[in-house]
Amino acid sequence: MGYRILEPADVPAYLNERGHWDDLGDIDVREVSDGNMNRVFLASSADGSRSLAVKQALPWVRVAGPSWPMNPDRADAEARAYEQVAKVAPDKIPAIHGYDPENFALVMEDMSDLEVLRTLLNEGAPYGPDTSARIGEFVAQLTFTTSDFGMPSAERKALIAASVSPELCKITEDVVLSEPYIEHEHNHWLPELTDLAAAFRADAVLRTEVADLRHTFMTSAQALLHGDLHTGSVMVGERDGSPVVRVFDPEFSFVGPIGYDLGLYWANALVSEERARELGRLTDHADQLRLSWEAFESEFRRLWPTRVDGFFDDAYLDRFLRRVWTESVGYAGTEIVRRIIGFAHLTDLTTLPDPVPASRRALLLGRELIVRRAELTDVESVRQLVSQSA
Ligand code: SR1
Ligand code: MG
Repeated sequence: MGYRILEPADVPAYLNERGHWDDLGDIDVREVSDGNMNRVFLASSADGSRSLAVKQALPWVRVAGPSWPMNPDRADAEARAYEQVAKVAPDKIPAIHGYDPENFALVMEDMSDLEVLRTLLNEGAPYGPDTSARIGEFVAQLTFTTSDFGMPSAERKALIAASVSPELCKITEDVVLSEPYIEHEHNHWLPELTDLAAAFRADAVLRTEVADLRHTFMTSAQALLHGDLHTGSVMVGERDGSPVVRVFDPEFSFVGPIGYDLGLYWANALVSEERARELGRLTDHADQLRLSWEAFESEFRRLWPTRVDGFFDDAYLDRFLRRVWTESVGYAGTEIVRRIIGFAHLTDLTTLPDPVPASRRALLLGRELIVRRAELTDVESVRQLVSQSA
């Protein structure tokens, strides 16, 4: 039949054809699309005992429309990433019930009993006590097992080849790692930030440091990444009295620098802190860097003795982790900057009564994280920088 774009009314028959839903008399479908790229539908039975989510990639960037075409085969990358994560961290992703490569559609667990982490933080909720630790573990489990430490060389080369994702990597190379520092039609910002946007475009030091991070993103095939690990890609809540953390939306997955995943998570925690400060709420979201880094490091070190290549010794592990730390700090800076003067902004800031002061603080913090990342050698130094930005 070929690729067809699903509308809510098509979803019952679609799920039925694919063998996911028998009773067409008992299904209600609603669209809950929220991210920048794709459409998502939730199907449920009247008594709520049965429900599924369907995510379909469109042949364009959803929020931009057909004027920004994008191959829907990006959903293949997402399905592959879920398959890989399911082997090593199945408790940290939604259950995947099926992937339809013809329609670029994933059928997966309905997680509407959970909340998007960004939504909760925007409402003023604190991070759950385990959230950042689970994220740090997630990154360690995915990246160790798909690095040259966790996977034999030939298998790794096959993974790298299978995970090549030129179009989505190009989005990141452009919208995160270059456009905010040049004149580009995608960029927009609050009028009160025009001076800073211009200063960033004229800042030769900043540009060279971003170029370095961009080149690392393009060339450093350390491990399979989630690729877009912001707080909108994390759902949290409670099931059977226990905290639940689920990472979703790995469509930007590819084999790249581990710091990109950690950096995105950190940036979103820091922006969220700026929001909270603006609203006079006491938070220490910067502490999420520590919690996620400590969990990442401890899980990576726990897995180290299982490495498949003994030439990599313990001293090398220390050096490798230092590199990951420094790059994470830098990528955190790039994520902050692009979310304020680039294409895709954050509701953390845009929904503030006056987004200007927090946006200015965050932009300046982002620049410092990028250009001073080599001096910011530990959690405490980053935390001091964050408190100075107040
Ligand atoms: C054109 S897409 C802009 C952003 O949306 C996605 O969620 C990624 O973060 C991407 O950079
Ligand atoms: Mg997404």
